[in-house]
Amino acid sequence: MLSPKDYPISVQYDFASGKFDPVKIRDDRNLSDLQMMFHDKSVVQSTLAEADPLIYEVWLHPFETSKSDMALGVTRLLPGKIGDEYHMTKGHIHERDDQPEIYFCTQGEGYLLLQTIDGEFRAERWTAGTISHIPPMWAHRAVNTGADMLVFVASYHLSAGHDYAPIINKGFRKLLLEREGQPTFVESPRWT
Ligand code: S6P
Ligand code: ZN
Repeated sequence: MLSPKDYPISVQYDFASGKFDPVKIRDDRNLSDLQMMFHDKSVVQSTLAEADPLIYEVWLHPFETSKSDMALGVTRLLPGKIGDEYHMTKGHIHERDDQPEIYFCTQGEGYLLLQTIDGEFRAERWTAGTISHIPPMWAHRAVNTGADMLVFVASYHLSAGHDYAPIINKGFRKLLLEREGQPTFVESPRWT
């Protein structure tokens, strides 16, 4: 736990690389961590038979002055697709029902998907510079539809908690698939 003698606590963010320093935790998410999320299970299995590609990295710096302090996270989401589905984060909802979050897209292009537990769905187009507020009780996922890395900075409370089960069970209402070279929203068969 940090104390006032350590204040102020700063990290240095590099807009060109999408990295900051110092980082306390680095968490890599590979295809094997997301196999329930992508819709084309045969492509998932045939890809995993050859390799386990990195989909995104999460770099974290928890500001641990108390259990209710905040964390800073940077997600670096690689470009690419699994079959026709664009690379995306797993997606989660915060366990605590009073916990929002801020996302700041600093590089690349894509979408922020938001969804309530009842399936009310919203999508926000992202380009570098978009800052989005995620309300409490809305699940959130980022999707990279561009040719380059999609990078975003997140700020949230350490006590928020992360629940992945609703997304593992039913996913988001819409999939972002490539159709005729364009990112296209398609109703998920798991909701219809
Ligand atoms: C945490 C925040 C982000 C995500 C990160 C990876 O509340 O929303 O730091 O953890 O973008 O996404 P996911 O869905 O794998 O946690
Ligand atoms: Zn979150």
